[in-house]
Amino acid sequence: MKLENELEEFALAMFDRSIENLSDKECYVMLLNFVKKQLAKAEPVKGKKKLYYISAEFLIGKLLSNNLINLKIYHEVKDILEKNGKSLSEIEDIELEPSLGNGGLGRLAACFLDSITTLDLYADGVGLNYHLGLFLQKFENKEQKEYPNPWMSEDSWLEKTDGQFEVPFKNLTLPSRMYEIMVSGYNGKTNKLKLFDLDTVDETILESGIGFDKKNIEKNLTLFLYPDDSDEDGRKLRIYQQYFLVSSAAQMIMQEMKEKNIDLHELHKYAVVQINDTHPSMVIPELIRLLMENGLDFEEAMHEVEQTCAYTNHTILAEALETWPYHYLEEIVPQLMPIIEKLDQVAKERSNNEATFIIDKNNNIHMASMDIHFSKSTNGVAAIHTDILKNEELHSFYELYPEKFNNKTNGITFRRWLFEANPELTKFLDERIGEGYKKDALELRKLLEYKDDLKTLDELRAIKHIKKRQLKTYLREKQNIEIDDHSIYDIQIKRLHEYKRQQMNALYIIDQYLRIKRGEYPTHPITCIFGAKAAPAYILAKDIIHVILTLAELIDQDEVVKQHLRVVMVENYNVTKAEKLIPAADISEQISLASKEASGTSNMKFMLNGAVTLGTDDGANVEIHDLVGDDNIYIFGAKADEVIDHYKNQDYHSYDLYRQNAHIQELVDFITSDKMMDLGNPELLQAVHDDLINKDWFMTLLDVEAYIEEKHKIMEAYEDRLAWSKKMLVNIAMAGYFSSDRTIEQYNEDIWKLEK
Ligand code: AZC
Repeated sequence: MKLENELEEFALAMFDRSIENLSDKECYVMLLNFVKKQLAKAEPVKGKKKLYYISAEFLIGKLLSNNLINLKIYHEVKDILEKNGKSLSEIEDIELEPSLGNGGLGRLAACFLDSITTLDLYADGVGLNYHLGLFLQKFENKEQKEYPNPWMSEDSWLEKTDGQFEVPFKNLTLPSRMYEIMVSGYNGKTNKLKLFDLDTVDETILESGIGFDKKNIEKNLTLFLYPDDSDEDGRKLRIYQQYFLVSSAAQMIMQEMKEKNIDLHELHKYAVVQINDTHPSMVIPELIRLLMENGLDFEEAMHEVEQTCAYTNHTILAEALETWPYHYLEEIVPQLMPIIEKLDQVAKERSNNEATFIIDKNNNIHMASMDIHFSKSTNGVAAIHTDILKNEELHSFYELYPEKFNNKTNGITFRRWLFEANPELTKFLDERIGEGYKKDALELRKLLEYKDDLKTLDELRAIKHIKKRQLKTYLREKQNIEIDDHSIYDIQIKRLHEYKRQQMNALYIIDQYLRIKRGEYPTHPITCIFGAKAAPAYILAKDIIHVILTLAELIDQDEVVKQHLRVVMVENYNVTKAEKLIPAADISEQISLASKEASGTSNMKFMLNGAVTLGTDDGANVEIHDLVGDDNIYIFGAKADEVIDHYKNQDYHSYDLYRQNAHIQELVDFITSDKMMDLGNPELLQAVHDDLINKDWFMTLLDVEAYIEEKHKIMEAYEDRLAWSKKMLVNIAMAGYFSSDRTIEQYNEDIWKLEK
């Protein structure tokens, strides 16, 4: 039957009306159910060996368009809707974005599921079903306020299943319930994302904002992703969540192995467990525990688990190299303690270097240490990051297990970040280089042949302008913000963190503001756009948001300055918003302190959409630089080794820079100038000011001058429209390397070894 007739029949069956007479909401529900049915009919990926990708986060984004693309009916459905007076993008507005992730790590997991399925690899994503997700961000009085972010609705992709497991804690046993979301691949096949939940979770225990009784585990367990861990109860709740996740996952693995009659002594031939950062690390002792319950002795179980598990490190910052006090685990999951003790002994037999101990002399348990000792692979997520792990952060482990260490430079799925987010650019590419790049992303290089073709370059600029206009309309409709589509869109979107240095971007804005006040106007107006959530307990990060919002208002009130410079902070930045922002960007801000950003993935999305990177020599920027060459990227600032030396020698003192450099002093002091203090909250502004001069842990003042200088260069380069469009073209053409299909091929070849 023709798709159009099928959809009409579906509409009739569901609502007793034809498509043209459905409301947008009904149309969404109709499409949701139609697509779900197609996915249920699609062939599931199968194989002898299965991957379990366990992650605290899966930042999957809305799924309707993504699934339509993977089912290869996107354009047809869009046309059918249009014929009936409907717009797919308005219908998609109705879908709530699942709030199951926070940042790059969660979005990477989502890109990976797409690529894994597309490449025919048999896998489950395994995570938790957070009812209220990561918090919803609102700006009130130029400050971030947090609210619950309910995203589950009656009509959603999430399906409740009968699957249940009993998760044992010291004082209570909690039944975990499995939910599923179908994952589609570009080959029309499917895998599943399995999300565990607790039936007794109760949203009514919420107090004001996102506060709740942290001790009431039966009611709060899966309420939020990353509940506030600034107190002991919050930290314990995280342990409850983590164990609930991994015990459910491990029991499910055992069950599947038994169903297939697999001898558990050969587990590693049939299962591979990828541990995404340290949140799921307890899966190691848990699997050992379950294998021992099933007749293996400790040695056998340990050996088997070491062959089955693999660990990905996503950051060298302490926040992800989790350590838990021994007594916390003892209080919550005592059944793991004898196993962790034994693993600690084995680790100490393997090396007497304290840096590799699982249990340290203060009785803290180092989750990453357990991962590295007892899994077969440890990977970093970009070349420079893996080098830093090997040579610095995890050097003692590298000496012990050189063969375990490997790099897997991150990637992004082009299905979402190009085909879906930028159909205009996709069409442009199809017309020039054919569609081969949709299977083999490296074919994007063919575009280089058009480097000097004026018509191509004109069209590329025209597409960018279309995307800039679309973003302008979107911001007007959603946030009541007016921006100038003829200005330069300079965009920094990522979690708010001092190491990512949004505060340095704020200092640039201050510099521009002061120049404009002096009558030095930029040739093109500039729109600085931010999107970022700050962790609720991360006070300084919230203060930085306040600085940015105060600057935005100050400029907004200045009739002269606002002609040349605008500052916009997008509220509640999420995947949906990223899909609008990235295709519209001229400049991609990737300005982390070198050595600190493990990879970054928005840098890849921006590049693919023709933005030019302004960045430090950090994470995947280094690889982008190698690919596009000096002429097509703007790199500034201290290099990683220099930064690492400063930390080692403890010789970075921001106060000296502040005192000795009048320009820096002027910029920093502006934060607490009368103009700012009158508009904003003096206490918060003061806090950012004082931190910059007294601490500045991520060396903002070290790089700020180089940053401002390089930013002038990139702005100047923008003025040569022809040369700029060539830079855009080269960036797009060289982005193929960053397809997550490539990344997944490498994971499979080196670590998972699943047959296709
Ligand atoms: C991020 C890293 O900060 C980023 O550099 C990397 O690209 C990404 O992982 C994917 O590897 N880390 C996180 O998002 N971490 C947390 C805890 O959110």
